[in-house]
Amino acid sequence: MLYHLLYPLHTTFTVFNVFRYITFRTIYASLTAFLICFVLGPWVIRKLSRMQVGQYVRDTGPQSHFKKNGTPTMGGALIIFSAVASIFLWMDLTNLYVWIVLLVLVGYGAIGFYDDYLMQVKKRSKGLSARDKLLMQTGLALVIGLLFYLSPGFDTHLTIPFFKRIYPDLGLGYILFAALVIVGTSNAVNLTDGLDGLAIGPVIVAAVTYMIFAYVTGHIRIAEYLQINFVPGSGEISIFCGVLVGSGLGFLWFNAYPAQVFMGDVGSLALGAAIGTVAVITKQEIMLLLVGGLFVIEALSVIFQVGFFKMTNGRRIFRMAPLHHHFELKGWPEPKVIVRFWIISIALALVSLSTLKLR
Ligand code: 57M
Repeated sequence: MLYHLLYPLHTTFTVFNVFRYITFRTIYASLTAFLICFVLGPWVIRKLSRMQVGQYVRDTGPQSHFKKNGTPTMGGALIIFSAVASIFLWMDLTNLYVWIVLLVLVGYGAIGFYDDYLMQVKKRSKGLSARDKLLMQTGLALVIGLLFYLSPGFDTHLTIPFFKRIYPDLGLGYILFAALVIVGTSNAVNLTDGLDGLAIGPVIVAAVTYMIFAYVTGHIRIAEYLQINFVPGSGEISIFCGVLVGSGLGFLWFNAYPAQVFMGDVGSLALGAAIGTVAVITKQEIMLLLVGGLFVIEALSVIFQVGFFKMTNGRRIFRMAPLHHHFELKGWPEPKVIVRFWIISIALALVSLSTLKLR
């Protein structure tokens, strides 16, 4: 709204020209989202506690988690609220991608909210069944994939890092591919969300990385210089990434160890899907395996553990999956696991950014 209200005034007051710049709006959109989260956080946490939206901690998990019983959850609703408010204030609402990322945040937030609601408020201990949750996630992802497919000029070719001559056109199959990326990331972030700040830290790192990717893919001259795809309109998505960084930092303020609030599925499903969608828009879908490498490692640890467990009638590769529990059970203090996992995600993000020059 600020963008739409103030930028047109630049003809009278040249100072309003700054609203044209993606860099300027990214910074202020990020700060706006941060401040909303920071200011409303204590009130939201009190409200959630009063509504007794407290996490039930399973007694099968590491003992160190039992003391977390009753920590308010569903804090992801605050992340989504601050993000949506900042998007409306700072982003160009005539850009179709902006509406797609809004749909993703709110849509996956709603699925997660419903799951949390059944679990926390209705006290249905397991929430939505895994099958129902996956069906809802996939249904929405297919709608989003279709929206991309129908967007004028959207490129359905697949970009393979390091192989710029291999450029297969997925055609209609791109809808399925986009859905796979979005649902996969949504679930991988959800699996990672098991220690204080463990999911939001790497989400912030991935958002910073994609902020840079979105900026360069949306800038015709830089894209040409770096020999990457130019995606018209994708520059605006770097503002969205800034919004994710700001609201993520605002949430981390309260979710840092020892956490005063957890994000719940409302946060983890929405943030994961948002990162997956940004990867699709910037045509850096395969790069997400590296940018979000930590989420991939966590998800793979579950796949291998469950597969091995079933094949061998109860034997395990890790002490417990997802991987963060393995290190906790080995005796690493929780903050050590968290910070080391953050370090890994930052290192992977740096490697992924280096590929901008390696082609
Ligand atoms: C959700 N949720 C946390 C919180 C958060 C297939 C299987 C591996 C699935 C997996 C699973 O259910 N994962 C998804 C993980 C839970 O956190 C809530 O959930 C939200 C995210 N969806 O926002 O609301 C607990 O995580 C801890 N937590 C923090 N700080 C945070 O900032 O400490 C969360 C956020 C919270 C809190 O303790 O209660 C969770 O872990 O439940 N299942 C598992 O992760 C389980 N693994 C398992 O069963 N592994 C088996 C194999 C054979 C599948 C094995 O290795 O033997 C573990 N989780 C728990 N107990 N709690 C183990 C059992």
